[in-house]
Amino acid sequence: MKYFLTFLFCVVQISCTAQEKFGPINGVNDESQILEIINVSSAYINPPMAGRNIASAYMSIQNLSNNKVNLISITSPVSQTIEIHNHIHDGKIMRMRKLNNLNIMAGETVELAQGGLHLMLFEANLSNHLNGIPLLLNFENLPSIEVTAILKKETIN
Ligand SMILES: [Cu+2]
Repeated sequence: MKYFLTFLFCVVQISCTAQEKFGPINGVNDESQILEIINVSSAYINPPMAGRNIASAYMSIQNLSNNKVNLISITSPVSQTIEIHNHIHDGKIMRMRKLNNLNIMAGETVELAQGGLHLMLFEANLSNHLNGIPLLLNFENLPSIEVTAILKKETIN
């Protein structure tokens, strides 16, 4: 029993320390500070195939902080509905699965790349943003980050 209590005490101590560490990241409230915590690079968009209106977006998201960050949504003037997707192997078939959010652990870099994690932009209309598509990445308890994604290929339609 005594050992159990000691153990419990340690667990409580650790979680309190984690809470304290979480303090500064909650205090981040402007975009210059958020850019020191999260580094988004190599953002690009594949335009829809001919006759379709679903585009996909890829990028690298690096969490430079000591805390987990949580990407909860993406918004953009080019699409009303943007989803985070992953590819999963279902037997020999590759299927896409919608994720409700994307956790990026402390110090981790998550690559959104073809064949893996990606963003899907439904009913995408890129025509007014051919020089760069603005994407707003919205994180839980953090300011949003605006990213400009380049068009990887010429738009077909
Ligand atoms: Cu998808």
